[in-house]
Amino acid sequence: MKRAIEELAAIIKNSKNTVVMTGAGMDTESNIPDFRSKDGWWNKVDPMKVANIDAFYEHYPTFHEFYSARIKSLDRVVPHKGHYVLADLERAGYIKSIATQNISGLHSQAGSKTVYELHGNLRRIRCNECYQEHSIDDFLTKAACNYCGKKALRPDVVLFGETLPASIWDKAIKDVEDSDALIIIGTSLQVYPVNQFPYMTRGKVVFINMERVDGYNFDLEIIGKAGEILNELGHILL
Ligand code: BV8
Repeated sequence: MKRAIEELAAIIKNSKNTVVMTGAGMDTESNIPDFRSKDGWWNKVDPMKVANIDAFYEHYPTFHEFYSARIKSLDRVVPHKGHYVLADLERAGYIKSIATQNISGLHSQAGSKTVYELHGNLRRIRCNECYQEHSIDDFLTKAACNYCGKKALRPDVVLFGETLPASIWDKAIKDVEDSDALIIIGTSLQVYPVNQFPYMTRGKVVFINMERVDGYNFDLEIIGKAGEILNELGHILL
């Protein structure tokens, strides 16, 4: 493992343009469950029943209960060492941006500046009809929109079946396409279109995860916990 992390440090040092892509495995050490591991969310609820746009329209009480629970659980979570190392690596000029599938907001909370929230942010609430921003409390209390009056408040996250925010998607793709190194951390790469990133870079692709995934040809794979690996990487580069 140590040799692999030293190889990762060398790849980053030799890269003029490093982009990081993260998934739910980046947040589990902050006590946010991921989705597809044995104790992940999707083993408790069917994502297609709660995290898609049809659920919003047809099963609002279930949708509301699922997202209210996740919003409330954010009160108890903070970034872990790995989030802070990524922010320090950006400040030191080693990484250009982070493209994250996570909706926790922990990268920005740890101080990362250029963060593309590809699947939105759980802490941001909007009206589904007129996009008017609202408070978390308005969502939790099922208030009506204070602009269009509709009872249609929801977290500003990308549900299955919805397209990703175009401007954020475009910026993230440009960074990935221009990158000399793409560091992928804590994702099963099962969700489209973000799972296409490894094919979009002309640079080296590094995969850091608790378990292997098929269908990709990584230049370097480090199987282990993101927080521990990033902590070790920080000792080498910072
Ligand atoms: C779209 C927000 C068009 C909501 C999410 C059939 C085949 C292929 C694709 C499709 C299909 N049918 C439909 C589709 C498209 C669909 C899709 O991909 N479905 C899949 C599931 C089959 N995609 C969409 O609908 C997307 N929209 O395609 O629009 C379009 C086209 C072109 C351009 C733009 C748009 C919208 C997808 C977004 C859905 N919203 N989240 C919410 O979170 O409630 S996705 C959901 O999965 C999560 O948010 C999460 O971010 C995402 C990906 O999961 P991961 O992050 O990878 O998490 P996972 O648990 O899977 O893996 C974690 C890994 O970490 C594990 O391997 C684990 O071992 C590891 N790990 C755990 N702890 C650690 C660790 N590793 C290291 N250290 C640790 N400590």
